[in-house]
Amino acid sequence: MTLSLSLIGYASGIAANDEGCGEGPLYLQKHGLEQQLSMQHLAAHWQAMLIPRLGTKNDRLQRVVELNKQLAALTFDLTQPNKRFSILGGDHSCAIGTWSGVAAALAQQNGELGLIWIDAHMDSHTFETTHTSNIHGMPLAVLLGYGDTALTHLRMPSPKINPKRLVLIGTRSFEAEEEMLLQRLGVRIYNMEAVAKRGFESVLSDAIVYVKENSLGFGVSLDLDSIDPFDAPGVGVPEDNGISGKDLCQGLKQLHQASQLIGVEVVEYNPYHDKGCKTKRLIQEILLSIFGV
Ligand SMILES: [Mn+2]
Repeated sequence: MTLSLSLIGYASGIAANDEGCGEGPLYLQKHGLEQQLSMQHLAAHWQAMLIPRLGTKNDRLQRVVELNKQLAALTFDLTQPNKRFSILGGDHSCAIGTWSGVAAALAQQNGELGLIWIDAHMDSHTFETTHTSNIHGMPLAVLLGYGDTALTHLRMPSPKINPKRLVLIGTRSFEAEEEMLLQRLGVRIYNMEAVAKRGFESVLSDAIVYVKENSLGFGVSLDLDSIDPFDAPGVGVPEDNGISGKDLCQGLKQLHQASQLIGVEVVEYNPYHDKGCKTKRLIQEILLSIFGV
């Protein structure tokens, strides 16, 4: 039986400095992502489009919490053996909701979540260490149990990710406080230097083995800024010398056979910065590489 992939838009950029990525999923929906995937024999449907309520900078945290509660309820229900989802962002704060929902569902079965975080940045700040106060620079710290309790206690109070079931790939721009937190917790990191040396496919292969061990299922959080800006210009915080789009898609095909894969998120798509729909087309390629036939 062919299962339809659930697409969920996180149409919010309020946790980023440049809020343009809030338009990302709306743009993908409007320009026929669902139909284009179907034409490539990947059945997909938009299940939800989450939009933050209007507000001010001052109630930003509350609005991010509200939106992520909705997202976590959706991913909680989608964490089932016969279901697959892709969250499309929007800024990376959605990772808080996506993986809190999944972790809570797995915890009900006494299982843990494994997570592969592909990103140019570490996203491991707290309100104490941040240089910008943008929440999209904090989701990984939150999932590890560090940060404002309104975020860390989403769905359940405990940390959502065990640092021993987490791998970062492609990091090349971060602050010392973030690196210190992740190193102290013993998180495995394949920085961009390691990816360039060994190749993305080989690094991802190791990461899959690592996160699958002792976990009930795993997910992938893909920030498009992990990719070289030449191939994916449509992001809010581009960083030079990233993974090539071709290498990324080639490597991601390994996930196709991964039975324990619960879902993925593809985030930080900013259509205002895209060039000739390059990034939009790459998002399609990414989804086809992971979920296609
Ligand atoms: Mn990120």
